[in-house]
Amino acid sequence: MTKTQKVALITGITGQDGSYLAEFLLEKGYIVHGIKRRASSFNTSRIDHIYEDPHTPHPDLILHYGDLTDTSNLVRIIQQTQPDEIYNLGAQSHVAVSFESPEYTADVDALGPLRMLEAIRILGLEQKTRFYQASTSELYGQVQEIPQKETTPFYPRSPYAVAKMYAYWITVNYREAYGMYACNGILFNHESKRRGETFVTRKVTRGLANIALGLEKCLFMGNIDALRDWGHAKDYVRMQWLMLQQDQPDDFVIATGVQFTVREFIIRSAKQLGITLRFEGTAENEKAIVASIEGDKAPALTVGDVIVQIDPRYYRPTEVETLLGDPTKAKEKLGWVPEITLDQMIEEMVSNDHSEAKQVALLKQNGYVVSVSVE
Ligand code: NDP
Ligand code: GDR
Repeated sequence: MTKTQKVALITGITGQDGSYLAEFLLEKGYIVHGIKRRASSFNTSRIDHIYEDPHTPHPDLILHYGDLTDTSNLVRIIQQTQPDEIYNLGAQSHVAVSFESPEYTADVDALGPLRMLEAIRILGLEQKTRFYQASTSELYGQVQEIPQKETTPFYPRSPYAVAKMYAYWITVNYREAYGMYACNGILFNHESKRRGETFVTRKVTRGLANIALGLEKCLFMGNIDALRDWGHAKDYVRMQWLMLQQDQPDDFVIATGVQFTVREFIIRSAKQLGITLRFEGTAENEKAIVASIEGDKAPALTVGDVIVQIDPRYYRPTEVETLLGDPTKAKEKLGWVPEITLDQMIEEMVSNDHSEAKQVALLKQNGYVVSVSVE
């Protein structure tokens, strides 16, 4: 390590944001430590391209086994690494799953950040270590104001959002009580080709690519009227870093300021595959039918095929119907504006998923047994 190298610790480094943030910080010359969970098989596919063999003399990326539910483990890692900056991105991040596992979600998403903040305090690092908490637009839940900004009241609508609300306030409290440099980034939905396969955008781009090549028949969706403000994860991790470089800690909304329905996301994704869709029916029996096909990206389809249907299984007990962020504060105070548009992002995601689907289709054609996981 050279004297000028800053040290960062990322929880959730194996996730979408963690992987982009690690790349970003390495490019800036940081030494990056990451916490990964033990799993029964390798779970580092998103960071394998930046992984450094721990036997190399001075690796810039170092992974530690750990878990946000394990206080002693967190204290030890923070003590060993003495980070200048901690990015707490680790979470049970799936809203629908939080209804299935509410207690675990609270343990990781609410108490996890508390454990991190306490570890910083116990180790006497309050003046050295800056802390970023991955807060979320889900805090706004049942929306009280449109668009949502830093002053909009919270009304969480899921165990995930309620846990994240505790995390938000404990971060504010430790800042005020102990003078810590601790910030909340209230990030609206952000996606990429590295997005988990069960979040709606990736489910759509991957599902449509599979259908186009005959690997799946139909995509089953929940509430496609939901409105979201979708940005690109790469733009959003840049902002996470910026938030920790200011003179004073503060909380910021990060969003594009534009919203679309899930239905529109499906239409635009299909278009990237040369498919024009026609939606028919209402609410629970709505269907998307192939109206026309251009180009050669969808050889398994014919006009008239039903490729999207509604399955109420994907409805949530309480839904967040509309989210639209107002990123004015981030723009004015940090000079941040998103650079990647929705259509550019969809193009990246569809193209990635189409290439992956092509590889699977080729393996199948050559007699290999390959299964496509669907949820
Ligand atoms: P992902 O689901 O892609 O990644 C979550 C990460 O947390 C993974 O590395 C996961 O590990 C890790 N993790 C899960 N449980 C634990 C645990 N018990 N202990 C330690 N690590 C754990 O999420 P994103 O990258 O999309 O999001 C990053 C953060 O930002 C999350 O906190 C999320 O709630 C929040 N957020 C995300 C938004 C988005 O639109 N993406 C918007 C607003 C907030 P593993 O790989 O082993 O599963
Ligand atoms: P969200 O993301 O709940 O906003 O949380 P998700 O992509 O899961 O859902 C967005 C909207 O799409 C609707 N939807 C479906 N969602 C999924 N996953 N699967 C479906 O089949 C489906 N059909 C319709 C949902 O009901 C919802 O309205 C994400 C996560 O990254 C959180 O961690 C983060 O905090 C918020 O974004 C901001």
